Amino acid sequence: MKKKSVKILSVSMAVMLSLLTGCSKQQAPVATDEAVSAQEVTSEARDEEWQDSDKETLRYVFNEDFGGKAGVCLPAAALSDKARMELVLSQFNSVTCENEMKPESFLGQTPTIGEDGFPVLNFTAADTILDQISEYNATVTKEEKKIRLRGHVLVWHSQTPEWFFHEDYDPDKAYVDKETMLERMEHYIMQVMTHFYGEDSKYSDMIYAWDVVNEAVSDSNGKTRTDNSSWYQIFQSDEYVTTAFVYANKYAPADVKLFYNDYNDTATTKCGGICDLLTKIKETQGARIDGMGMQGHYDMLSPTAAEFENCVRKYAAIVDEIQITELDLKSSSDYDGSDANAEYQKQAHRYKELYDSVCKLTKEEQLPITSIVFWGTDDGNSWLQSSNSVGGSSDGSRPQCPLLFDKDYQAKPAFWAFVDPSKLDPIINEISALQTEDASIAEEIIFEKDDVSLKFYPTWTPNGVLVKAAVADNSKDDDDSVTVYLDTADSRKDGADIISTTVKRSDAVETENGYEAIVNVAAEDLNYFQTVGMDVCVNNHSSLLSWNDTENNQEASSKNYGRLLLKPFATIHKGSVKVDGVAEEAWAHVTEMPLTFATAESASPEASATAKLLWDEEFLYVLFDVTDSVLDVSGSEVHTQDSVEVFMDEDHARPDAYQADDKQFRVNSSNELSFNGTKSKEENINAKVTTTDNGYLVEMALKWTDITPANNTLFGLELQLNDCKNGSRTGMLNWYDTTNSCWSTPASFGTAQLVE
Ligand SMILES: [Ca+2]
Ligand SMILES: [Ca+2]
Ligand SMILES: [Ca+2]
Ligand SMILES: [Ca+2]
Repeated sequence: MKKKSVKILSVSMAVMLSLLTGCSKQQAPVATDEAVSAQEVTSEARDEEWQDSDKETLRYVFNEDFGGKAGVCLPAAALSDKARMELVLSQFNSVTCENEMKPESFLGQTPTIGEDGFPVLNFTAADTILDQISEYNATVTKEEKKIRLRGHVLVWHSQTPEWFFHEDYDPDKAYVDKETMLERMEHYIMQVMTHFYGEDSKYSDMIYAWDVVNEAVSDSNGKTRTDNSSWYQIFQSDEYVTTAFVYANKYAPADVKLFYNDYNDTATTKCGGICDLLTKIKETQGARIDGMGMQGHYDMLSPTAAEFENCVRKYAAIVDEIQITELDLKSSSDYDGSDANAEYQKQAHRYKELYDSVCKLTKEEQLPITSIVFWGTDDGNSWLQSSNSVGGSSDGSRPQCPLLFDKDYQAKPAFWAFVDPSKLDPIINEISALQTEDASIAEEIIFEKDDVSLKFYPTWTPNGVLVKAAVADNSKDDDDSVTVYLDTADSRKDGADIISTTVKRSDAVETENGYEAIVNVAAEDLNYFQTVGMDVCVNNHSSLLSWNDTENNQEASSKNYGRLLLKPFATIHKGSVKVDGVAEEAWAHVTEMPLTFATAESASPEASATAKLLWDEEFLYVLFDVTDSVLDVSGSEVHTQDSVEVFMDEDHARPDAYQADDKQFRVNSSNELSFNGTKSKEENINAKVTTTDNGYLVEMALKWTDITPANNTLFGLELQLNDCKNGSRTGMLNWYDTTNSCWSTPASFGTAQLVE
């Protein structure tokens, strides 16, 4: 997609010129008298309404869509960056100072103590930002185009100088007692409120909300945070949190909204803990809390839309307002920076998913989401480029592109996700299919549109793709049908070689609310780990519902098909063998399972392997036949020695981390064993290795530890070959896992079925 620049309002250009040249209001550019007055009148009258030029701005779209503000985080350093300020002044109507209103900014690294014995606050950095925004505000009359601020933050365990908590303001002395700290807190909040809202303040209409307390809930147990918190050290309870809302209520104007703000806001335990805290604050005598700030440092997968919506509902049941206060998205876990546009598109759809939730909650459920604030203007200036601190952040190992504008301030697809989603490339769904004809084992894909919904279950064989489709469609029409389209080369182009099969409703099985069709698309020579382009299309009385290509152009082009990855599935027959390293007759009729998948890091192993499996009530039997011309077990780590591995997830729970029944067994070419998993140990394996002319043969029996195997039992299985030489692993082949994560994640194992 071509980069598109965002139109900048001409009014902000004028302001920028005045800001950058340091013109005061008195010196604001004035041309000839008559010309200016005419212009001013026209411009003010026009400014009462949104202009066409406003329509591609976040503040216009948010105001139209859900009546909320469009916010951005801004550091003082940005004030001298003309292009960056143009973005801020033209797109947003809420600003959060990145650091300039935090306690360490007002209090300073070293204390200045006044005659009353309390610290004297320094507001210079914040005032610089407020002055420039005031100057911009004076040039616009429409309220929604003026920029107001979220005050961030009054009470926080972080970015608060340590001396503030100690006797004589000396960090080397003891903590003060609770009563003293309450006095310091009250005096601090009083001074902040007096500066921004006092009779002499020129900023009294600027800051519309405050984060009174930030991040006081523990991630691990939902209780009050104890770690790294001098607030907690002194109070030993959440009393400092509730009291902060008492003081904020006492000194802030009644129309200034008071927020609690936190991250990991959709994690189950923490969300529950935050709800408890919000309730407690509400019940505190003299306290006022208006809103919950969900920071929204999310990633490409988490939270799901449903998780996000549920948490908003929980918070909204307690407080009157919800704001997303620090939104950004970490990049995909496999993003290496090589295909930025693909990542941008994915990210745009992810932002759209969250924004659709915001619009749904505000419109359909009237939940009071009043602002979405992005944590930064652009990717180049995002904290995720460098920070790995508390609050959810980058792990430092992959490129980050978390925001709506790139480092050159150009609008990314993520911007259009909010402003005009029709500009996004369609999303390409990616799913996998197992090699079986049994749809009951297949992944279930669900999609819905209007009054039709479809569930389908794709599987494959070398001779084609099978899709069982369950269509919910209450009206029986002559042209009701399901079509599956394939581009087996996954060429993604107009005029591709497309094959398709249609099953009419009259040839399908009627169900309670629709019909069920088995669509068999014949193809040739399909193979493991091949990706094919596929779309599934339901025709309901001439209205088409498509799984992937929403333009319904499937007949002519495979460009917007989904992707189907063909993966293996194992059927294991019953039979017993003697573990002696010799392949007896019982193995002769067992089908070989090839280990074919090589991850990028081990793209060209010099060894190969096939495996055969059998089972009985006591054991899973595995026979590996390995071809490997250089046998090497000199590596210092067990996985850097020539070896084979078997992974079992007996209860097929597919967890992200190993549970009691999950096991990894490794046997090296010298018959030495190694283990991973609580029940992966010597007593549960019997193995025998024999060397062959071109490699080695491993025969093993693995004891079932947690299930009673029976006909049709499904369990998680993975097989791996490690090829090594000169003491290091030079190649690796897997049966199913394409992510090299089966050593830590049973969810990445394949699936096997036992049959009599
Ligand atoms: Ca119909
Ligand atoms: Ca044997
Ligand atoms: Ca398991
Ligand atoms: Ca080797």
